[in-house]
Amino acid sequence: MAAAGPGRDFPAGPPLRHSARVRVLHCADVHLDTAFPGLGPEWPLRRRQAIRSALGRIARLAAELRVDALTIGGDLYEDGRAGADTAAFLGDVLGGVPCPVLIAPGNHDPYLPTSLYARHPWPGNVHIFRSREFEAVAVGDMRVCGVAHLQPKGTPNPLAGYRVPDGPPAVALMHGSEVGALQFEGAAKVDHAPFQEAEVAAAGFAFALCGHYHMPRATPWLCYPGNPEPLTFGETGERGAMLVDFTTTPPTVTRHRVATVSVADAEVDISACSHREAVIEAIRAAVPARADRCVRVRVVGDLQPTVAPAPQAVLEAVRSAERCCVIEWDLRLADDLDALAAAPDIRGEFVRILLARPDQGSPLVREALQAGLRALADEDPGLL
Ligand SMILES: [Mn+2]
Repeated sequence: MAAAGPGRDFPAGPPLRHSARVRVLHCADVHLDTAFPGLGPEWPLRRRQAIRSALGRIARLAAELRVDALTIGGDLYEDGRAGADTAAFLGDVLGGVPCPVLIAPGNHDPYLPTSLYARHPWPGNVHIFRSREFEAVAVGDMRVCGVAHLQPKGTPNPLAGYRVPDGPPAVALMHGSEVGALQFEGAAKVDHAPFQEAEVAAAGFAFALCGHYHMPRATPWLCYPGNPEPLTFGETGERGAMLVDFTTTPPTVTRHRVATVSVADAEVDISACSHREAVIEAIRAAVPARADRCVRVRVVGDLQPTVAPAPQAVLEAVRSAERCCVIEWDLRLADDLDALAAAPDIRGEFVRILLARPDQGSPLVREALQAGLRALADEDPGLL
C-alpha cells in the first residue's frame, strides 16, 4: 500500500458519482466544555453555555430543514472536561432531533473506554462510530460511512488504501486533516488523520463530511463547517452548520450561522491619556456592554510619562458582567525617551538597556522605565 503523500498517484479521471435523495445537516468541532482561559472568573462559563445554545440551534435547524440525518464530524466535546451534565445535555438535545444523529469522534473526543460515548446511555437515534475502519450506516438511499479516533493523537489516515464496498452511493464522515489546507490553519494545527482530497474519490466516496479544521471550507469533494460557536479571537469566515444536499452532483452546500456570541478585535490608541482612569475609559469605549460580544483590545500609542498602566488593574476595571474582553499591550516609546537614550550618561544607558529588550513595548518595561526615570529625576545624570 502506497503511503499518503504528495507524490501518490490516484486513478485517472473522475470516479463515478451518483446523486442520492438525501439531505444532511453537518456540523463539527462544537467543543463543548472548552476552558476559555484568560477570560476571567465568569465569562468562561457563559461562553460554555453559549456553545450549548449553538448546539441547540443546530438541533432545531435539523428539525426545521427536515434533513435525513444530522452528522457530527468529531470534537463534539472536550474529553477530560466534559462530565455527566454534558452527557445528559447531549442525550436530551440529540435525542430530540427527529432523524438519525451520526457522530464520528475526533481527537478531542476520542472513543475511549472512559469517554462519555462509552460510559453513558445514548438515545436510540444517535449512532456513534467506534472503529478506525469505516462503518456504513444507511441514510435514505445513501450510505454514511464513519470512522472514530480512538486516542487523542496519532490517528492514521483512514482513507489510505481504502475502497468502499460496492453498494449505494457512499459518503465519508470523518475527523481529519486534508493536507492541502493545512497551510491555512497555522503552524500549531496538528495533522491528525492526514489525507488528500483526491483520496476521497479514490476510495469510492462521493463526498467527505469532515471535521478538525475550524476554518469553514467547502469544495466539490468535501466540507469543513468550522466551529459553530467562536472558540478563539481572530476567527473569520461564515462558520456554523452546513446543509449538504446530495440530490445534486456535486452536492450543494449551504451554510447556516448558529453562533450566539461573536468575537471582535479593536485597537485603542492611548497617546492622549495622561492617567490610568483615562486609559480605562478609552478601552471601555471600545468594548460594548453586550453579553453577546467578546473583544480583543490592542492598546497602542505613546504612553505619556505620567501614566502608570497597571495592566491587571486596567483589565479588572474594564471587564465586567457586561463586558467580555482581553487586553494586549503594544505601546510605542515616547520621543523624549529616544532623546534620553541618546545621552552619554547613566540615565541614557538605563534607557538604552530597556529599549533594547524585545518586550520593550510591554507595560512591565514601560513601568520599569518610568520608575527608573522617576528615581533618577532628581539626580544630575552626569554624576551617576
Ligand atoms: Mn476541533
